[in-house]
Amino acid sequence: MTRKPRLSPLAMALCALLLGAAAVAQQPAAPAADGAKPDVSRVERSYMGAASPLGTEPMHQTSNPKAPPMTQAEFDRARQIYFERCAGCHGVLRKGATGKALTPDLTVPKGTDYLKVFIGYGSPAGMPNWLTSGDFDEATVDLMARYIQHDPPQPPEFSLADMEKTRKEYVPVAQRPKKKMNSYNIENIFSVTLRDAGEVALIDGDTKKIINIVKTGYAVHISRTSASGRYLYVIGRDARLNLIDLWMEKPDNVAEIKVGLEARSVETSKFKGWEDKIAIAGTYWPPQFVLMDGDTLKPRKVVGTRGMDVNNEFHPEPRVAAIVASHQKPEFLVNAKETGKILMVDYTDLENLKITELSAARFLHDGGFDSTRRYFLTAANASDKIAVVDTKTSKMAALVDVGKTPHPGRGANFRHPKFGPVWATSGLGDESIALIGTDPAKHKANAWKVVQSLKGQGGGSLFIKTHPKSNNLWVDTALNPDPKISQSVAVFDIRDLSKPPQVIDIAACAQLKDDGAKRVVQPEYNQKGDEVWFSVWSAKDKASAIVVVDDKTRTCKLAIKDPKLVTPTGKFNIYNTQHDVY
Ligand code: DHE
Repeated sequence: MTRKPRLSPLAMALCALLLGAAAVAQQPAAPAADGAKPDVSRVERSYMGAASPLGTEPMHQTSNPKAPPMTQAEFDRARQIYFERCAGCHGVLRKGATGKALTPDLTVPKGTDYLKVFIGYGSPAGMPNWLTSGDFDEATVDLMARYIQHDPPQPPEFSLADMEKTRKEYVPVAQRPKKKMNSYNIENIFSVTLRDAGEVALIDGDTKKIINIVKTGYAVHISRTSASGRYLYVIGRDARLNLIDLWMEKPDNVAEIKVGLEARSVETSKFKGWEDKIAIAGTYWPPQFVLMDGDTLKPRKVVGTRGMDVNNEFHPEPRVAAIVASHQKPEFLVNAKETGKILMVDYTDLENLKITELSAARFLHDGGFDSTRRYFLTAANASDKIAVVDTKTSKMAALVDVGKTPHPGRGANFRHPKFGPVWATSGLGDESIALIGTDPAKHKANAWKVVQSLKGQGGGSLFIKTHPKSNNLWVDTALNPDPKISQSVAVFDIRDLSKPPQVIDIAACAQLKDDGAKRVVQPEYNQKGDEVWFSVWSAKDKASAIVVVDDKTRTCKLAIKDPKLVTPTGKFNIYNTQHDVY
């Protein structure tokens, strides 16, 4: 690819115009009706714009006669680039998400030259400068400018029958163990995502030895434990869902299904009497979720999320983000990202399904429970808010303003010395850590308010964690552009939050010899709450590790290193995940 930027005179004129507009755009723009902010930072953009596996799917295609011509080969190449580089922000159907809508009604009137400037030079509102950054050459910029004037090709739907065709029961229920057949302390096993290997490592939390490396979907996103603690559900970005039986002599896959074309979330029923009975997986594409039998993954009911957003506008592809299982009712809470709606799905009668729809804010992402497991707190990241659902009354309890682009993971619960029980979130967009009061019964004045804002190391934080037995609050900054910050974590003493945090260089503890990125990501406690584990995450061809820190002394205890630990990211302790301890 040529790297030298060169544009036509018309394009240069447009560029000057745009740069003029940039000065205006630097000023705060008016917020959207629901408070969604108009721009995102570079860190957030690269995080949200990750490649989608949809690029290689066959797609229904129509060409727009008003758009500039393209050959079939050009169209196919542009489509692949779009899904690798653009779909994460602009959406599969280009209706807009973190990035702007790019449908032909908007792009054709702008014309190729205008679009080339935009693609080539970016915008202060967050669009990357694909030409001047050297990522695209001029021909690619031209290709993409023409492509986005054509109708967006639509990936295929994925029905219940399509899912059923992919389902495998490696070990039928009747042939599975009737009791635990191994001597592992199952509750202290960690399921560790090996992102780019398409595997999870099951690591014995007591001995720190790898028990098994289990084949799963591509770029695994999360693992979730069943209510009994026996089963582990693992979902890949490619929407492949694996069911692992921890009772086997050597825990391994017992069933598998593909629930769509792209996914991030899975959960399992936890309400009393419904333990391990129902599983649910949400997909980014198609925009839907599916309810399955918990032990065989047989799909029983698919529900689409397409519909009206919180501003009463239609959205054709609301991706399913976090899903949690209610402890108060036989319900799942399903975040529909782009509509900003939280769906409370009653799983007691799948034939006559009851869904309570709550209006929160856009774009819903991740979240977790408060310490009583009654309230679900979840990030509406484009609105800089935390939405709070009362799972007992099935009503929104609050929308709380926090820092820029909150990203809690499941959050962190502890007792604040002054304000009582709080739940904490860090974020991608700035260094603030919001502590939100969560006890409307005994600390009414503090409930659903940011009672204190702490200052962490910087933006680019993905996850925050503590444990009921710990006095520490750990905050990663895995996506901060400064390697010193992305390779270390901040730890606060929750007994005295006026003290600045201690910064610990976790990557150094791993003593990795190569020059990998060594991003330190996602603190996760062991069952006892006396150790906290971190991933030291480098690229696929570089060494990575898991660092185990002694929580009391805040000193590195051990680095788990093995050539099989390729790109470790999320780690899920069986007990803590099973009981929503965080
Ligand atoms: Fe995640 C949780 C989506 C990028 C690691 N991530 C989640 C959840 C969603 C989500 C919806 C909540 C699931 C739930 O609770 O049911 N993540 C997305 C994206 O859309 C995004 C921004 C871009 C993408 O294309 O995937 C994205 N996520 C990442 C990463 O780059 C991370 C760091 C590494 C990776 O695997 O790609 C990453 N996400 C994680 C982890 C969790 C997670 C470890 C679970 C945290 C927990 O403690 O529960």
